[in-house]
Amino acid sequence: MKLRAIVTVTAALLLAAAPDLMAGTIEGTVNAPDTSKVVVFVEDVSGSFNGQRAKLDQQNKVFTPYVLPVVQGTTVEFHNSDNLQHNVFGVGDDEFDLGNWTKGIVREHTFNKPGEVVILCNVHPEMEAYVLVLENPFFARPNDGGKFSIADVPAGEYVVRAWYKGKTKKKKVTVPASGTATVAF
Ligand SMILES: [Cu+2]
Repeated sequence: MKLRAIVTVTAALLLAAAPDLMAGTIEGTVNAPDTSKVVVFVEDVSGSFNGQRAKLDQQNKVFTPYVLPVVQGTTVEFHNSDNLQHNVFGVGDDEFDLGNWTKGIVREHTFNKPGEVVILCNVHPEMEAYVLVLENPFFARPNDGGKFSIADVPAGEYVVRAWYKGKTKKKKVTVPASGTATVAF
């Protein structure tokens, strides 16, 4: 009886774990003038995902990186690495103003609403960046050659989007239970 109970419990654990094992990789390429300004992300992946911490810097009057993809709930630290005052405010799907500050001080904002937020500095009108607030961590930045890879995506059919400077292109992708789906933007 005891052995049978162990076998039953083991089988139940294996069944519970099975959906997680059915996951594939989305690989592909993006053709854009500047692939450092591209984010590829997967829409509507079931599950609950926690935000992390992330960093957006201001160096030589440029926001770095230009586009920061985060999972909703992420707290972004805004740094100032310049010997002058910067300001940070956000417009779009989340609006806030962190005020002005000098080198070495860090201010932060938690992004709870999915969407796109333009990050601006009212001291330097030419400064611009984006925070993409996504619903899941299945996103990637392409490398210099435009190649990207998103691993461990649960098997299923998805819309995958490539974001570039405020615009997106979308493709449908079927992720297999194991192996790779490919997509080209
Ligand atoms: Cu500035």
